[in-house]
Amino acid sequence: MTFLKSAAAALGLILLPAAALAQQGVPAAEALQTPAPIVPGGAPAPATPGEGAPNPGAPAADATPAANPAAPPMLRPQGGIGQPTQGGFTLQPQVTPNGRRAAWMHNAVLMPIIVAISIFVLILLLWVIARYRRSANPTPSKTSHNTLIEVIWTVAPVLLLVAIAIPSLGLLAAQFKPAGSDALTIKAVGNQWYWTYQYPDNGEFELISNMLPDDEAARRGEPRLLAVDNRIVVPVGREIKMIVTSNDVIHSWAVPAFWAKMDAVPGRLNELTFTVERPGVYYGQCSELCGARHAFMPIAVEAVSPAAFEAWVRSKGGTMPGDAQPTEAANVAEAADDTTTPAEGAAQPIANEPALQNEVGTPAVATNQSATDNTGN
Ligand SMILES: [Cu+2]
Repeated sequence: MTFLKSAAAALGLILLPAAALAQQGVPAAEALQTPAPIVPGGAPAPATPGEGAPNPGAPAADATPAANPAAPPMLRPQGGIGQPTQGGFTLQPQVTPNGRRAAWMHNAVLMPIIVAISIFVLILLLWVIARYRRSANPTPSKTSHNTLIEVIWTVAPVLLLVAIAIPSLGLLAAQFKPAGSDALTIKAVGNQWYWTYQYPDNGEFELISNMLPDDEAARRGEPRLLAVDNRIVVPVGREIKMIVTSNDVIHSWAVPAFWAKMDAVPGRLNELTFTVERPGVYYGQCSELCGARHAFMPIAVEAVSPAAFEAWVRSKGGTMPGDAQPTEAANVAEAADDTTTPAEGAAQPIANEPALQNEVGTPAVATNQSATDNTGN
């Protein structure tokens, strides 16, 4: 009887705080949900107006309207690629080498082993239940040791784990392999609650990526809660070195179709490397709980041909690596400008330099454009 009393008391001690927590949980959840309607439909977070929402994917005629050429048309997302599907399960189709390797690991190694072990254990259980139930086996065996079986059930799992570890460690190493020296560097910065991107290899231009409101996303034929006003654009087939960091709290930059996920930690530069193999639009989300609007800071990446990438960079007022010399010349001109005035005249032809660069790049434009037409749209 005393045992029952103490058991009841212990149960009460366990349940009371839990109940109190549960009650506290209700207002807390409401408090978290309240901020959402304040900014209906996920209107842009504080951002510089230039790159922000008022520019719905149209040619970027914002920052310096006179100089920048029109942006190439935005790719249209393709159902089932780079985004979740209704009622779908398993991994999204992978479009990076690491992603394909990981999908193979999941589909050809892990899932078959998991399914086989589950079925094996289930059959053993059913067999024991049927064969050794009291009516079928009234006098049970008193055996407590069997060396052969014990060796088998120790060695077999060890071998299985080694067999899994070999491809697993290779995949792990591949995921953390640093980018090559010719990789394109992009910097992703998490903010509460939007992303900013910088292109240090292309003239340091920056863009701000906010989620589109539901109606605008629907109008553009893009998935709800995933579409953004300014996608980042990457060239297909080129290694991307994504530097991920944050301005405030920990976020995480993640795109499932790239097998890419990296924490964005304030004061720290994390690095992620991937190579997109086919043109398209790929969506992701912040994947580290970062506050009230954590669910409303999606990521949209548009992978295009190198030629289209260059056109996009130019439309943003950026530069291509081939432009490095004009930039240096401009610096020299600026330096000279401090002392002598004629340098201003010298700076003039620099504005025409990109046209020359375009001519050099023309064959690439032709070939890559056709590749885009075949696969992209
Ligand atoms: Cu976040």
